Amino acid sequence: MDWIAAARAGNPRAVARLITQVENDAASAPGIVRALYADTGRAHVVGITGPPGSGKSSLVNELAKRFRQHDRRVGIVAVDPSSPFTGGALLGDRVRMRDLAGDTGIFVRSMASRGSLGGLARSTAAAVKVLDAAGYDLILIETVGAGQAEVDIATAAHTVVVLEAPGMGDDVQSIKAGILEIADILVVNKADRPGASRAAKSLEMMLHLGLETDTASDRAHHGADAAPSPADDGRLPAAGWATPVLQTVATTGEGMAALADAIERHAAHLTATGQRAIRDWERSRDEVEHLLRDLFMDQLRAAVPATERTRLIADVAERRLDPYSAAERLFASASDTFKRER
Ligand SMILES: Nc1nc2c(ncn2[C@@H]2O[C@H](COP(=O)(O)OP(=O)(O)O)[C@@H](O)[C@H]2O)c(=O)[nH]1
Ligand SMILES: [Mg+2]
Repeated sequence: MDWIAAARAGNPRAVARLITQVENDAASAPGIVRALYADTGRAHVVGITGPPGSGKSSLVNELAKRFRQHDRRVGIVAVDPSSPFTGGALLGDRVRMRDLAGDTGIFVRSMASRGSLGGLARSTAAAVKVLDAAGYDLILIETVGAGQAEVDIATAAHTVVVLEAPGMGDDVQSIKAGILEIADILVVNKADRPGASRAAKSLEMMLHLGLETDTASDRAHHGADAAPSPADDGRLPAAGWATPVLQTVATTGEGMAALADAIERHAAHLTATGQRAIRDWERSRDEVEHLLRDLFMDQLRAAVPATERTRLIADVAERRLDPYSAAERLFASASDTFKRER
């Protein structure tokens, strides 16, 4: 069976198989992505993030059902870097997503961390590409938290939905710094619980305060490789988009229509303003740079004997050598090998 062709035709079994391959065997990812890449870029990718227990899985479940009513094909990727051994959270997710089973317009996949977080980010990105090429119009990625340590949802998604729930930690203080900037839509879930309106109000206030100070710093983040104009506004919600603060009850589906609508509006906004192209451009840049870094590190490891690397690291740890000099020596040593090989 030609799994690539079958996946491209939307066969769920082939999709599952290819995702398993990229997840289990990093070496198979380049071939699969190469074969499918021309068919990607059509799906709208939505990242759903927030603290554990805020209701992400429940919300994704309801949201998917809502989009299905509009005949959209929905792919769900649940990323859980936390419990690679017990899989406890994943089991919960599966139980909750059970009512989606049997519908071929929906595909649910849990990605557990095997090895490094970088590996998880790469296999998640590859899974999204497989789903995209297989014709899923909407891809929902559920991740715990957001930021450096986890899958970088801000670069993986077109629309970022940040979830909070009332009574989690110190009100909305539990929102980590930096998370407001990446949110395109803010959701206070568990609106059936006391404190939801207050949480929503605080979030709105934080948004308004943030908007006045963010602009300059956000622009500064774009380095020399920023996308062509109007790239300066790449990650700014201010560019004609007012981040809505919504309230939902994921267990009953309340507020889900408004959330689905906000996602559609944001997608349309990105397209109309050219920001979708910018986000795709920035993701492409990040992806190429990450892969290049990996390639280079692989080459370096192959070029410089492990004993030499270990010795230099020991020298740094024991203060015989500073880290800059160690890195420069390794780099020089690798460059020599590359030159000799060429
Ligand atoms: N009362 C209430 N409970 C909710 C709501 N959404 C989710 N829950 C419950 O909160 C718990 C955690 O939900 P889950 O979707 O697993 O959260 P996740 O860890 O963010 O994926 C479960 O027991 C859900 O049934 C809600 O809107 N209201
Ligand atoms: Mg979950």
